[in-house]
Amino acid sequence: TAAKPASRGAFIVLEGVDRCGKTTQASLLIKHLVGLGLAAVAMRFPDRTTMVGDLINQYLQSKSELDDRAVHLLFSANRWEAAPALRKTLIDDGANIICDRYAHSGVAFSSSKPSLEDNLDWCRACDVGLPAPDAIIFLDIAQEEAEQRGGYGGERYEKKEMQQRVRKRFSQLQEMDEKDGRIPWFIVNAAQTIEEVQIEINEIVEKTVEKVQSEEQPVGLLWK
Ligand code: FDM
Repeated sequence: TAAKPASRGAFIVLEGVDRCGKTTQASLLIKHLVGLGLAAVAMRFPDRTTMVGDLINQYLQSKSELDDRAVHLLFSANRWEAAPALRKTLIDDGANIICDRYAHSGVAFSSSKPSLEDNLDWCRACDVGLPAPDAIIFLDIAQEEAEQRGGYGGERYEKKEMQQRVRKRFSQLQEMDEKDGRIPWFIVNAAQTIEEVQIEINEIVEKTVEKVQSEEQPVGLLWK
Protein backbone atom coordinates (compact mmCIF):
# COMPACT_ATOMS: atom_id res chain seq x y z
CA THR A 1 0.00 0.00 0.00
CA ALA A 2 1.13 3.52 -0.79
CA ALA A 3 2.33 5.68 2.09
CA LYS A 4 -0.13 8.29 3.30
CA PRO A 5 0.87 11.75 2.03
CA ALA A 6 2.07 14.27 4.62
CA SER A 7 -0.94 16.50 3.99
CA ARG A 8 -4.04 16.61 1.84
CA GLY A 9 -4.20 18.63 -1.36
CA ALA A 10 -6.00 21.95 -1.74
CA PHE A 11 -9.28 22.12 -3.64
CA ILE A 12 -9.29 25.27 -5.78
CA VAL A 13 -12.31 26.24 -7.89
CA LEU A 14 -12.22 28.74 -10.75
CA GLU A 15 -15.51 30.45 -11.48
CA GLY A 16 -16.71 33.23 -13.73
CA VAL A 17 -18.98 34.08 -16.63
CA ASP A 18 -18.39 32.96 -20.21
CA ARG A 19 -15.25 34.29 -21.90
CA CYS A 20 -13.54 35.24 -18.65
CA GLY A 21 -10.52 33.07 -19.48
CA LYS A 22 -11.14 30.40 -16.83
CA THR A 23 -10.15 27.43 -18.95
CA THR A 24 -6.91 29.06 -20.18
CA GLN A 25 -5.97 30.03 -16.65
CA ALA A 26 -6.77 26.59 -15.26
CA SER A 27 -4.27 24.91 -17.57
CA LEU A 28 -1.59 27.58 -16.96
CA LEU A 29 -2.07 27.10 -13.24
CA ILE A 30 -1.61 23.33 -13.44
CA LYS A 31 1.69 23.86 -15.30
CA HIS A 32 2.80 26.40 -12.71
CA LEU A 33 2.08 24.08 -9.78
CA VAL A 34 3.76 21.11 -11.43
CA GLY A 35 6.76 23.39 -12.08
CA LEU A 36 6.91 24.07 -8.35
CA GLY A 37 7.01 20.33 -7.72
CA LEU A 38 3.40 20.20 -6.45
CA ALA A 39 1.01 17.49 -7.60
CA ALA A 40 -1.92 19.12 -9.44
CA VAL A 41 -4.92 17.55 -11.12
CA ALA A 42 -7.39 19.30 -13.44
CA MET A 43 -11.13 18.73 -13.11
CA ARG A 44 -14.08 20.43 -14.74
CA PHE A 45 -17.83 20.52 -14.40
CA PRO A 46 -19.93 19.58 -16.15
CA ASP A 47 -17.85 16.44 -16.75
CA ARG A 48 -19.37 15.46 -20.09
CA THR A 49 -17.55 12.10 -20.23
CA THR A 50 -19.95 10.23 -17.90
CA MET A 51 -23.47 8.96 -18.64
CA VAL A 52 -24.97 11.81 -16.63
CA GLY A 53 -22.57 14.19 -18.39
CA ASP A 54 -23.78 12.96 -21.76
CA LEU A 55 -27.37 13.88 -20.83
CA ILE A 56 -26.15 17.32 -19.77
CA ASN A 57 -24.19 17.69 -23.00
CA GLN A 58 -27.24 16.87 -25.13
CA TYR A 59 -29.27 19.40 -23.18
CA LEU A 60 -26.64 22.16 -23.49
CA GLN A 61 -26.44 21.56 -27.21
CA SER A 62 -30.25 21.79 -27.44
CA LYS A 63 -30.48 18.21 -28.70
CA SER A 64 -32.87 17.44 -25.85
CA GLU A 65 -35.34 19.29 -23.67
CA LEU A 66 -35.50 18.78 -19.91
CA ASP A 67 -37.41 20.36 -17.05
CA ASP A 68 -35.31 23.06 -15.33
CA ARG A 69 -35.30 21.18 -12.03
CA ALA A 70 -34.45 17.87 -13.68
CA VAL A 71 -31.40 19.31 -15.41
CA HIS A 72 -30.31 21.11 -12.25
CA LEU A 73 -30.32 17.75 -10.46
CA LEU A 74 -28.30 16.19 -13.28
CA PHE A 75 -25.60 18.87 -12.89
CA SER A 76 -25.57 18.16 -9.15
CA ALA A 77 -25.48 14.37 -9.72
CA ASN A 78 -22.54 14.94 -12.04
CA ARG A 79 -20.65 16.41 -9.06
CA TRP A 80 -21.78 13.72 -6.62
CA GLU A 81 -20.63 10.95 -8.96
CA ALA A 82 -17.18 12.59 -9.03
CA ALA A 83 -17.02 13.28 -5.28
CA PRO A 84 -15.39 9.97 -4.21
CA ALA A 85 -12.58 10.38 -6.77
CA LEU A 86 -12.23 14.02 -5.80
CA ARG A 87 -11.80 13.12 -2.12
CA LYS A 88 -9.36 10.35 -2.99
CA THR A 89 -7.22 12.73 -5.05
CA LEU A 90 -7.10 15.27 -2.21
CA ILE A 91 -6.72 12.90 0.72
CA ASP A 92 -5.09 9.65 -0.43
CA ASP A 93 -2.94 11.13 -3.20
CA GLY A 94 -2.32 14.46 -1.47
CA ALA A 95 -2.71 16.17 -4.85
CA ASN A 96 -4.14 19.66 -5.40
CA ILE A 97 -7.24 19.96 -7.57
CA ILE A 98 -7.83 22.83 -9.96
CA CYS A 99 -11.47 22.73 -10.90
CA ASP A 100 -13.06 24.66 -13.77
CA ARG A 101 -16.58 25.45 -12.41
CA TYR A 102 -18.33 23.65 -9.53
CA ALA A 103 -21.45 24.02 -7.41
CA HIS A 104 -21.53 27.81 -7.57
CA SER A 105 -21.98 27.64 -11.34
CA GLY A 106 -24.72 25.11 -10.71
CA VAL A 107 -26.67 27.48 -8.49
CA ALA A 108 -25.86 30.66 -10.44
CA PHE A 109 -27.04 29.27 -13.78
CA SER A 110 -30.14 27.39 -12.63
CA SER A 111 -31.38 30.18 -10.39
CA SER A 112 -31.06 32.59 -13.32
CA LYS A 113 -33.92 30.81 -15.06
CA PRO A 114 -37.38 32.33 -14.56
CA SER A 115 -38.79 29.07 -13.17
CA LEU A 116 -36.14 28.94 -10.42
CA GLU A 117 -35.30 32.55 -9.68
CA ASP A 118 -37.04 32.57 -6.31
CA ASN A 119 -35.66 29.18 -5.41
CA LEU A 120 -32.05 29.80 -4.47
CA ASP A 121 -32.36 27.56 -1.41
CA TRP A 122 -33.77 24.72 -3.47
CA CYS A 123 -30.94 25.13 -5.96
CA ARG A 124 -28.31 24.99 -3.22
CA ALA A 125 -29.85 22.08 -1.32
CA CYS A 126 -28.77 19.22 -3.58
CA ASP A 127 -25.10 20.30 -3.41
CA VAL A 128 -25.03 20.55 0.40
CA GLY A 129 -22.38 18.18 1.76
CA LEU A 130 -20.23 17.91 -1.37
CA PRO A 131 -16.47 18.35 -0.82
CA ALA A 132 -16.09 22.09 -0.17
CA PRO A 133 -13.57 24.20 -2.08
CA ASP A 134 -10.69 25.68 -0.06
CA ALA A 135 -10.84 28.76 -2.27
CA ILE A 136 -12.99 30.17 -5.03
CA ILE A 137 -11.18 32.29 -7.56
CA PHE A 138 -13.70 34.40 -9.43
CA LEU A 139 -12.46 35.80 -12.73
CA ASP A 140 -14.33 39.04 -12.98
CA ILE A 141 -14.93 40.79 -16.28
CA ALA A 142 -17.50 43.35 -17.43
CA GLN A 143 -20.18 42.01 -19.75
CA GLU A 144 -19.13 44.33 -22.59
CA GLU A 145 -15.50 43.29 -22.30
CA ALA A 146 -16.42 39.61 -22.30
CA GLU A 147 -18.52 40.11 -25.42
CA GLN A 148 -15.62 41.79 -27.24
CA ARG A 149 -13.62 38.60 -26.80
CA GLY A 150 -15.25 36.96 -29.79
CA GLY A 151 -18.93 36.75 -28.93
CA TYR A 152 -20.78 33.78 -27.54
CA GLY A 153 -20.85 30.22 -28.77
CA GLY A 154 -23.98 28.34 -29.69
CA GLU A 155 -24.77 26.55 -26.44
CA ARG A 156 -27.98 27.01 -24.51
CA TYR A 157 -26.83 29.54 -21.88
CA GLU A 158 -24.50 31.57 -24.11
CA LYS A 159 -26.80 34.54 -24.41
CA LYS A 160 -26.36 38.08 -23.14
CA GLU A 161 -29.49 38.17 -20.94
CA MET A 162 -28.64 34.91 -19.22
CA GLN A 163 -25.00 35.86 -18.67
CA GLN A 164 -26.05 39.14 -17.03
CA ARG A 165 -28.35 37.37 -14.61
CA VAL A 166 -25.71 34.75 -13.83
CA ARG A 167 -23.19 37.47 -12.99
CA LYS A 168 -25.60 38.94 -10.40
CA ARG A 169 -26.21 35.52 -8.90
CA PHE A 170 -22.49 34.96 -8.46
CA SER A 171 -22.21 38.17 -6.39
CA GLN A 172 -25.15 37.04 -4.30
CA LEU A 173 -23.49 33.67 -3.68
CA GLN A 174 -20.23 35.41 -2.82
CA GLU A 175 -22.03 37.49 -0.20
CA MET A 176 -23.65 34.40 1.28
CA ASP A 177 -20.32 32.56 1.51
CA GLU A 178 -18.63 35.59 3.05
CA LYS A 179 -21.31 35.85 5.69
CA ASP A 180 -20.88 32.15 6.45
CA GLY A 181 -17.11 32.68 6.62
CA ARG A 182 -15.86 29.28 5.55
CA ILE A 183 -15.13 29.45 1.83
CA PRO A 184 -12.88 32.37 0.89
CA TRP A 185 -13.51 34.12 -2.43
CA PHE A 186 -10.78 35.88 -4.38
CA ILE A 187 -11.87 38.26 -7.10
CA VAL A 188 -9.38 38.66 -9.93
CA ASN A 189 -9.79 41.31 -12.60
CA ALA A 190 -9.96 39.16 -15.73
CA ALA A 191 -9.75 42.15 -18.08
CA GLN A 192 -5.98 42.21 -17.49
CA THR A 193 -3.51 40.41 -19.78
CA ILE A 194 -3.22 36.63 -19.50
CA GLU A 195 0.14 37.05 -17.75
CA GLU A 196 -1.18 39.57 -15.21
CA VAL A 197 -4.16 37.37 -14.35
CA GLN A 198 -1.84 34.38 -14.08
CA ILE A 199 0.45 36.13 -11.57
CA GLU A 200 -2.49 36.99 -9.30
CA ILE A 201 -3.91 33.49 -9.47
CA ASN A 202 -0.55 31.85 -8.77
CA GLU A 203 -0.14 33.92 -5.64
CA ILE A 204 -3.63 33.11 -4.32
CA VAL A 205 -3.16 29.42 -4.99
CA GLU A 206 0.30 29.19 -3.45
CA LYS A 207 -1.04 30.82 -0.27
CA THR A 208 -4.04 28.50 -0.20
CA VAL A 209 -1.85 25.42 -0.63
CA GLU A 210 0.38 26.58 2.24
CA LYS A 211 -2.64 27.26 4.44
CA VAL A 212 -4.14 23.83 3.78
CA GLN A 213 -0.80 22.16 4.50
CA SER A 214 -0.16 24.07 7.74
CA GLU A 215 -3.69 24.01 9.19
CA GLU A 216 -4.32 20.31 8.59
CA GLN A 217 -8.10 20.85 8.35
CA PRO A 218 -10.08 18.00 6.78
CA VAL A 219 -11.90 18.58 3.50
CA GLY A 220 -14.96 20.69 4.32
CA LEU A 221 -18.60 19.91 3.58
CA LEU A 222 -20.16 22.42 1.22
CA TRP A 223 -22.85 24.71 2.69
CA LYS A 224 -23.37 22.35 5.64
N1 FDM B 1 -23.44 24.94 -15.83
C1 FDM B 1 -22.32 24.40 -15.32
C2 FDM B 1 -24.66 24.79 -15.18
O1 FDM B 1 -25.69 25.27 -15.66
N2 FDM B 1 -24.73 24.10 -14.01
C3 FDM B 1 -23.61 23.54 -13.46
O2 FDM B 1 -23.70 22.90 -12.39
C4 FDM B 1 -22.36 23.69 -14.13
C5 FDM B 1 -21.13 23.08 -13.55
O3 FDM B 1 -23.08 24.66 -18.13
F1 FDM B 1 -23.07 27.54 -19.38
C6 FDM B 1 -23.40 25.62 -17.13
C7 FDM B 1 -22.38 26.69 -17.31
C8 FDM B 1 -22.14 26.70 -18.80
C9 FDM B 1 -22.47 25.30 -19.24
O4 FDM B 1 -20.14 24.76 -19.02
C10 FDM B 1 -21.30 24.50 -19.76
P1 FDM B 1 -18.71 24.81 -19.78
O5 FDM B 1 -17.75 25.24 -18.70
O6 FDM B 1 -18.90 25.84 -20.87
O7 FDM B 1 -18.49 23.43 -20.30
